[in-house]
Order: sequence, then structure tokens, then C-alpha cells
Amino acid sequence: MRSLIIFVVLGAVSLLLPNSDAATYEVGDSTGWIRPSTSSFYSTWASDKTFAIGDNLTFTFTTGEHDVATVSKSDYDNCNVASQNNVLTSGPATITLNTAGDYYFLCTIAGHCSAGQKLAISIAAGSTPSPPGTSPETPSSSPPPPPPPPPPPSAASSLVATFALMFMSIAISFMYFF
Ligand SMILES: *[C@@H]1O[C@H](CO)[C@@H](O)[C@H](O)[C@H]1NC(C)=O
Ligand SMILES: [Cu+2]
Repeated sequence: MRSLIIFVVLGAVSLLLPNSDAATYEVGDSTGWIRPSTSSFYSTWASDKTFAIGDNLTFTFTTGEHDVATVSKSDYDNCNVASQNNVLTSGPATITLNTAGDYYFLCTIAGHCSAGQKLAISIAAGSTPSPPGTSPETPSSSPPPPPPPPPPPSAASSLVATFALMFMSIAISFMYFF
């Protein structure tokens, strides 16, 4: 019985973890992904945001008018739009930021990058609280997975508070029953 309680508490805590960090960003907010009138528009948009592993970037644009190429830093710096092979041509396009590091995007339509339709963002290492190798999807035919690991020491204090509150409420309800 005791191990069941611990399993239930750990399971509930693990459900809270993925929601604590990942987010979806609409690039340029309501402006979307266009050739901006100010060349610093997208760097300004990114400047007040902190991106983390697992976040999504959604580029909203009209298919055929723009595209999104993931490029190297030098191609970003020089607006080299030629012979890019990592290009999303259908809008809207979503890119999931799966790893830490620097990301560079631009539109390959002539004149757009040099007008400012380019975006550089950076993700610091260790910016996610999720333990490595954790996958929310498990095949239904496989045996039940072992209990999830306890949250890492870096977990937010609010998570610790949630854990303590849940444990206390379960303990109190057992005191009433037995
Ligand atoms: C990011 O996009 C992927 C694929 O579309 C989706 O599975 C995931 O839930 C999204 N993440 C967030 C935080 O919205
Ligand atoms: Cu464009």
C-alpha cells in the first residue's frame, strides 16, 4: 500500500514536469513572418525572450510568399540565401528546438533577409528541468514502465511545494481512514 502511494505521488509529479518549461512562440507575434519594415524587427522580438529546450517556434506566413531556412551563422550574417537545403516552404511552419545551442533562420526569397527577415536565437545548456531520455509516448503493448525518477535537484521550488502539499494531503486522508 505504501509503495502504491509513493508511485501515485511520483506519477502525479512527473505529469507536472513537462508543462513547467516548454512553450510555443509565434515568431513576430501578430506580425508573423514577413519582410519587416525595420531590419532589427526580429532581433528586437527575440531580445526579451528566453528560449528553452522543447520550445516551439511557429513561423506564420503565406505559402509561396516566404519560407523558413535553418542556416549557419555565416549564412545568417551574410544573408546567403543561395543553395539552402533545410527550407520549410509551407506556412505556417513549426520548428521544435530540441537541443541547446544557437539557431539561425532566414527567408530565402530575394531581398527579404537583407531587409531583416532573419532570426537568431540561443538556448543555454541545461535550460530544461526534464531528465534526459524521458519520453511521454510509450507503446501500449509494452510492459508498464518502472516508476519515474524523482525530480532533479534543480526543480523549481514551486514543484517541491506541490510535492509536499500532495504528500501531506494524502497522509492526512490516511490518518482519518485508519
Ligand atoms: C511542439 O510541436 C510538437 C510537434 O508539432 C508538439 O508535439 C509539441 O507538443 C509542441 N510543444 C509545445 C510546447 O507546444
Ligand atoms: Cu520572405
